[in-house]
Amino acid sequence: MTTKTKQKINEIAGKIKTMEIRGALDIAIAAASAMKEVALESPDSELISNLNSAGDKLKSARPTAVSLPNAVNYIIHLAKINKNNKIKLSSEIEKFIKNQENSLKKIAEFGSSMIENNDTILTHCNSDTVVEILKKAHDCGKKINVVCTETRPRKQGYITANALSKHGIPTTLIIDSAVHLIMKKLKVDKVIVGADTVCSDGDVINKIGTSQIALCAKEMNIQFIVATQSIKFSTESVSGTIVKIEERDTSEIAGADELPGVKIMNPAFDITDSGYVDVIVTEFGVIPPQAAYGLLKEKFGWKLNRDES
Ligand code: RUB
Repeated sequence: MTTKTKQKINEIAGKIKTMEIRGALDIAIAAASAMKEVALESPDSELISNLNSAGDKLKSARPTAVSLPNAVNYIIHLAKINKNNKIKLSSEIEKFIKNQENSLKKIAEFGSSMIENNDTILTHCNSDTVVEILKKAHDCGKKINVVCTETRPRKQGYITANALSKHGIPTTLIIDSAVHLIMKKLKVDKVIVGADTVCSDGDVINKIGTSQIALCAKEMNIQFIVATQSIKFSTESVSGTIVKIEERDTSEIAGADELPGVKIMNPAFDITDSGYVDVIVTEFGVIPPQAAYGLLKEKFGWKLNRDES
């Protein structure tokens, strides 16, 4: 690998680690684009080894969103079957990226059709997928109100609230601990969240706090919807309990001297049991979480994450 490409991979991995590039879909697309550069500049004899080492670097940047290893492994799979044809390889990688963008549009169609006029919808963190659904519903003329959680400690809820408000959608920002109260007070009709990983038993891994929101929704009989591209389905993880949950630096919560003697924990994601998820909106349609296994088997034959050389 040339020094320039190595630097590029380090730069993208660094941006994923520091969350300059974030959200499971954007991470996957950024990784795929970086892998394309590596593929195009590698001599045939070094193609797979260069992609493997670039892929390892990218995959180690953040551990929880399966879209990252899925994207990296798929590009390596494409390289193995097109190793003597760089033009074909390049166009296949482009096609993969385009498919992710098209999936977003399809999910926006399916998801927005589930939203009714005058719905109040609560969302958590910042999911591009959810934002697209809400914008689409608004663009179709549905009057909606959206409640965004602040999403401590990184406040990704601000990104969501800003995007929706700029799009003309009435938006309210609340602190994370106000969810239960506000669900009752504002009569929330639906919760829609994104996903970092969907396990084959339908458990959903998403931003820390998602599972508490799901508990509240269940208690109040509010529909809990997950919106996600199939790139976030994990062929390796049968259940959420075996997915590695990223622990981020405690400085995101408090300074080193602020709480002497106090242990701080900063898990970035949590597991929502499939029993709390009503439906998962994918580019292939709307499925119950119990159908995750079937969808994986039908669409990918369990191959997405496997070495098929
Ligand atoms: C982002 C997060 C998002 C999912 C889905 O966490 O949990 O809900 O990644 O996002 P972080 P998208 O801010 O730690 O990356 O729909 O954009 O893929």
